[in-house]
Amino acid sequence: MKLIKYIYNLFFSLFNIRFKGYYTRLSYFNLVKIINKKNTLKRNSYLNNRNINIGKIENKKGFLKVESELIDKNLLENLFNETKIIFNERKEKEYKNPNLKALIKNNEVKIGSSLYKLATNEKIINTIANYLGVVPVCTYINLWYSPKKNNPNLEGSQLMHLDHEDFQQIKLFFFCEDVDKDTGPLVALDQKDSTNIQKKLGYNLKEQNKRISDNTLNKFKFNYLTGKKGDLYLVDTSQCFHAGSRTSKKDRYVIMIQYLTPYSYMKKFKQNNLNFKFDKNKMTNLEKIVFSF
Ligand SMILES: O=C(O)CCC(=O)C(=O)O
Ligand SMILES: [Fe+2]
Repeated sequence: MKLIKYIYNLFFSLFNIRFKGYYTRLSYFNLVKIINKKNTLKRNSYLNNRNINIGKIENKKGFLKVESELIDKNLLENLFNETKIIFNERKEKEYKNPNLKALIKNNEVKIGSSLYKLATNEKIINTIANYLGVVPVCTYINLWYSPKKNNPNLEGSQLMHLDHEDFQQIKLFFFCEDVDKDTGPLVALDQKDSTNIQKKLGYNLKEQNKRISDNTLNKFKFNYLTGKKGDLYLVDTSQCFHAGSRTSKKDRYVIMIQYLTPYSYMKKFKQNNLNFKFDKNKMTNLEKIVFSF
């Protein structure tokens, strides 16, 4: 097994799989899944009951909307209250990306906070694990503020793209305020359409090829991921073309939580570097697994 692991690491670094086309990335992903089967079974053994979830992420679509009624009332209240304070304190400051301000750092998230409770909610973890086939690794928790803007030019993640960190992943978007079509919502294509496009265009994630114009995609259905305050979405942003924080009349306030598979391309870089500062003694076994590769 050690030798096999060595060989696939070598392959990865020699050929930089994450920049290859769809079929190469798919084959690599399947290979890595086989090699990691034992670890996968171990991770999944910490799931108490996979039937307790908040819905099913259908492969055809690649995303799921969850309405606020399915989330615990107390948790909702705490999420709104705790995030409002941070949004108000920090939203006017300058951040790297002015279209999409990421207001916090992983190391600011505290055990017991509503953000932590949302990220580790068992129903949510079950839903994601059912889709990915494995208990995910939570790599990023943040508050995103997208100020309203007139500028119709699109750049960076305002252009349609796939995320590069993994072959499959789930991003959770929780709405701290209503998000409608005028709020710069995430726009996403169905997974089925996205896969066809990847194959047809010979799409890859090299920096110069990663982002594609809406024109190229105009035959396909654009889903506007809108909803009420308290609703959330789970989206496979590595399999569904998406973009967000475009021209908007209203500010957008969301929580974004990223879940990768333990087979992610980023494992090597992130393994000892997630930068969460949690006291392991205060975590359940499942929570420990969710915050480690
Ligand atoms: O919502 C946005 O502004 C873009 C988000 C995006 O591309 C992502 O979360 O991967
Ligand atoms: Fe993205």
